[in-house]
Amino acid sequence: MSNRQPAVSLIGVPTDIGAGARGAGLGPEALRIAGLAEALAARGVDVRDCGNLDGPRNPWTPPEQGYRHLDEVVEWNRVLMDATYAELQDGRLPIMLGGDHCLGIGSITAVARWCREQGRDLRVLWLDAHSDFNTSEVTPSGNVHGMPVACLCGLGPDALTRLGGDSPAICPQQVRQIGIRSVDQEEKRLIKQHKVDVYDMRYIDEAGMKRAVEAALEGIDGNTHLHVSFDVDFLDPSIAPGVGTTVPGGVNYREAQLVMEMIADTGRMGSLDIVELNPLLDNRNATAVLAVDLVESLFGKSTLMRD
Ligand code: B3U
Ligand code: MN
Ligand code: MN
Repeated sequence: MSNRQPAVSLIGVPTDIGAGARGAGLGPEALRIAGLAEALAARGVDVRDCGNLDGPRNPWTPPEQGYRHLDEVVEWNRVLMDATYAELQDGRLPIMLGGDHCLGIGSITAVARWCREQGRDLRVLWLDAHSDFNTSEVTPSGNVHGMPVACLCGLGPDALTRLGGDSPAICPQQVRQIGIRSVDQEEKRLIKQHKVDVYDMRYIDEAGMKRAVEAALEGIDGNTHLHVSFDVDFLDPSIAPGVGTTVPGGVNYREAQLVMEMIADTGRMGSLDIVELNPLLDNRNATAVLAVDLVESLFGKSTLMRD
């Protein structure tokens, strides 16, 4: 087995502050119980479990001016940003155990800052059923887990778009989205306007997952830091029922394994989010077990004898 595995740090973020259903706050524990740390350790990975971060409780109030729980969302993301940055500074690969996808704002803001300081190019691979590119003006729900990509690209409230300083964390050209099959009407317009590179399910049906991943990873090189933001609803609900916003017609088991294996082959993954796992909606933790299986592939467990 290769001993070139990076050291990883698990950062639990037990909140559903940006979600439309309660329960994603239990995700970190479900992933631990499914054996995430043990599976990585068995692959020769040095694993540090940083435990769970602390933040405000979910007040479960309706949206105000287009956002639900904005103050609490900002606070959780600030805490996560600091924790993620600290692990990167320590030379480790942070794995954020969500928690809902609004937390991608904090983790990726930290990663972007670190890349800037290190002179590294950042590529963000967004594996999701949703584009998460809503703004307060167009959101159908006010749930911030539908907005993180827009916020990271500078579209959103100052408290989130400037979490890491004066300028937005990333630009849309750094993002590649795979698995997309649920985009709101106005969100679609924003995605086109900002030229986000989307490999939706139609693309995958027509061209195949291999071509989609090749296209999404095109141009990365030895100086690229690849951040993988894995929303579990990327997967088809038949294999991953434990998510709050299931969308039919998702990625199947083999396609998901292929994505992870192709990412592993690049050797460039420097940080990872696992988000939107909702154990309250799961079937005996099967979705968490599947997520762990896929993370093992991200760290080089191949179906072929390639070790
Ligand atoms: N686009 C919808 C639904 C949604 C986005 N992300 C998730 N759900 N998980 C919204 O509310 O913004
Ligand atoms: Mn998402
Ligand atoms: Mn999603």
